[in-house]
Amino acid sequence: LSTLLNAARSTARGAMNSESASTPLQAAFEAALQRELQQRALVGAAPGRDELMRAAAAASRELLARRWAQTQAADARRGDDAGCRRVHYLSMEFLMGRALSNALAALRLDGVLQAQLQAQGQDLSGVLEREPDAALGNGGLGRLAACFLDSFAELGLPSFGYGLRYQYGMFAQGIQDGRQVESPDDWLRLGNPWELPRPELRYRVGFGGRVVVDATGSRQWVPAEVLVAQAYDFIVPAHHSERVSTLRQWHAQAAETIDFQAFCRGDYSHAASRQVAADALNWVLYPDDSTEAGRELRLKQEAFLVSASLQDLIERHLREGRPLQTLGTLNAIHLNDTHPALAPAELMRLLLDEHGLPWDEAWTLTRQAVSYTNHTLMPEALETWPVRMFEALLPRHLEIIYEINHRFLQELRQRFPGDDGLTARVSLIDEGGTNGGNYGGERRVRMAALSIVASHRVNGVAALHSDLMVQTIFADYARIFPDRFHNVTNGVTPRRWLQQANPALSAVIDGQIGTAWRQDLSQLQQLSAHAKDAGLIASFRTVKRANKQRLADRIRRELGLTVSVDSLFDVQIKRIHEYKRQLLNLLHVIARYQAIVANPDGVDGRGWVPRTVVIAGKAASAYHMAKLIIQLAHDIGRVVNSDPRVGDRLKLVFLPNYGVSLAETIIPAADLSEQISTAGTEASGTGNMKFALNGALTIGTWDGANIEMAEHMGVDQMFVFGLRTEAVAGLKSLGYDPRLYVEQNRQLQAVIRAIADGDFCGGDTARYKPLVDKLLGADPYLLMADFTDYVATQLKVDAVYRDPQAWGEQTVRNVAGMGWFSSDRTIAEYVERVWSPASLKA
Ligand code: T68
Repeated sequence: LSTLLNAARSTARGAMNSESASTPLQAAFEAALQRELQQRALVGAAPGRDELMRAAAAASRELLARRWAQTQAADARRGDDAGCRRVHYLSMEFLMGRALSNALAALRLDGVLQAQLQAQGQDLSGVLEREPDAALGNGGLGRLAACFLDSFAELGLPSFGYGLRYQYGMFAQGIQDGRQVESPDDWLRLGNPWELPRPELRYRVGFGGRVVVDATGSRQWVPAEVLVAQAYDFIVPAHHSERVSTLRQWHAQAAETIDFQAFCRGDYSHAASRQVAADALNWVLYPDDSTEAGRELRLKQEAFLVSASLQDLIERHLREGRPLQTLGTLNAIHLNDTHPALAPAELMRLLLDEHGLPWDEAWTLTRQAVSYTNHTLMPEALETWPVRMFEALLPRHLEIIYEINHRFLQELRQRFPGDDGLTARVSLIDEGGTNGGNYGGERRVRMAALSIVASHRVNGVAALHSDLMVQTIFADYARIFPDRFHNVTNGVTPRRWLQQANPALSAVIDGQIGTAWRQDLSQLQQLSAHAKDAGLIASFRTVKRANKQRLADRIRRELGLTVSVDSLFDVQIKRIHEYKRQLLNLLHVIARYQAIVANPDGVDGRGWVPRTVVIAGKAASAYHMAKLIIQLAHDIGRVVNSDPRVGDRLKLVFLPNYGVSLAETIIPAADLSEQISTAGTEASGTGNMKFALNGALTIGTWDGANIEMAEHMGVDQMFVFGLRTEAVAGLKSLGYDPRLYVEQNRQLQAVIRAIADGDFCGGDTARYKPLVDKLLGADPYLLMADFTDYVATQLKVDAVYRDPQAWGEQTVRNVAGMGWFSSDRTIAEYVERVWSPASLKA
């Protein structure tokens, strides 16, 4: 592991000095700007910020394209014994955010552009803000993929990310009367200056039709519909070398865009129907991170991604002059959750039907290549598809899945004779349709089962999650394949989440320990020796205050609400989900509000530590409870924020349209990070890491990567509360009754009563009835059980915040403890444990 990291760092040192000349960007920028103005018939006019942004992007892309060509040439030449396979990271989501400031930083050209823009009477930050976010993901899973691309480049790993080029990304969230309203995210409206269309990279992808058997007995799929996948490349630069990684996104076109016969008959709608079908595939990212929408279109999107990517991989492998027999040892195919789980079936199909390999050989290559990461333990989020849908859309894949299953179950019957329960539970086919209980008995394909059986490695994303994975949802498979399951704890890229998001804190850290942390985040550990240094603490404070001021300004601009930078900024930003417990946060806000009104001078007469609670996040459009939580936040905010008895002591802010760029503004301004999921439900979390890296303290449960963060920084550096996993399980098995907790806590009674009585919505007692009923009835996420400890722990937070030296010391220790949570470390571990040739021998 350390060898890999060090090798990357030493090539980096040699390479970086070459890019000192600023002229290439200047020239490229000038030319791009002229093109931009010409295209828009604006010649002679002063360019606006949009034109400047696009010209800067186009110029950077040109420079990166040279690095791309060099990287590809070097990777093609690499010897078969290079020790590390080319990684193909298949993901339905890449949540990239903006790219310009990252590209400029990687090219070391931000200063040059700044000067150039000043000459045009513009400033860099104003131009950067014009770039729309590439929001092609729902949440953590998609953002993790984006951080990984950054680390692939930084570590110099031969790699491709493969995804889809959605026309519409994650929906834009508006708020009307306190309610979420979704609107399409038309991010390609003005084109995309970053993408490189690759017209020479086109692959045919079929759907439907039937399987025919020829005279020799070999099977061939004759699809009813054929689409063409066209590649668009997005280049991801390293920051300390000239290596790049590639995100290759597929765009669907009809093989024949127009049915000319139909056109000639005047039947225009029929004539265009193929193109319409192709456009549907490119249309929109499924905006649901909780349950599978169960839509045929989603399955088609998944199959399309997988087929195009694997054809591209095989083509490259053969073009580089390597035999098919080395496909599995020289290439890794990684499944980012089960969404690309058709990959093993499609690879088998390509190897068997298109390349004529026998089954056993094809299966060996497939198992060598494929590995899979699970991101959730929630049974309802485990993907399954009706067999019926496979029959209609992917008949040959279904045959192959049946054959994989047949061989798998046969082996099992030999190993575990008589254990029919086992074979039924682990079968790739759910025969009874009992999965979740609401599919009406339909037979379904279990995508996680396929992913596990066809992989040589399966991993979870934090230590607890990986442990629970083998103890719960995948326990049977772990018994069958004891060496297959591993853990690789998530990480985040320090380039985006510290260097770019928080330049002021980065400068303070540079001043204390030098600049090497950008490549080697473990250097942050050196800060702990200075944790009591009053000068350093003061610098941390000054930076935090300036970042809070920036956020306060934005809150005033967007919401017309004034918040005090002297208040503690208490932040929870993430998808809105019951298990993430934004509602618990709101219950605390209400409790605090009631306490302030009852005791304006504080319970002990020492006054209140002023708080600004900030929440942001999107709810899946069909997730009623999550939407109700957003509405409740708005209702509470309206009442609390306008109550003259409260003043600065408490504010509740919901910032709309959460996304990567908004996170980059909010995280550096946070004092307190809310990571309060029910223990055992948050697989890892990555926001938790970004906050701590930026000097926010965490209030959190013993869940996901919170645990490992606590272990790295020292558990007393975090505000830990709530029931742990075993206690949660114990309570549930005994028959959890939330009412018992309410009966014991008068503060909690008052909070629930206020919601039920409609105190925050003009007495409308119906509005939150479903929410209150669920809390008092089932409370599956144990808010009632954790409330008391949560509120008490919030008071501990206040006590430390009152003491600036103690708070400051703790923030330094938090940052110092985050060195391990770089995605560079995560990727180095994947290379070692999952993608290395050695992992095949184990
Ligand atoms: C997240 N998962 C985990 N899923 O919730 C989080 N799901 O704990 C973890 O840190 C992160 O993955 C990275 O490992 C998701 O974000 C989805 O977005 C998703 C999307 C479609 C379908 C199901």
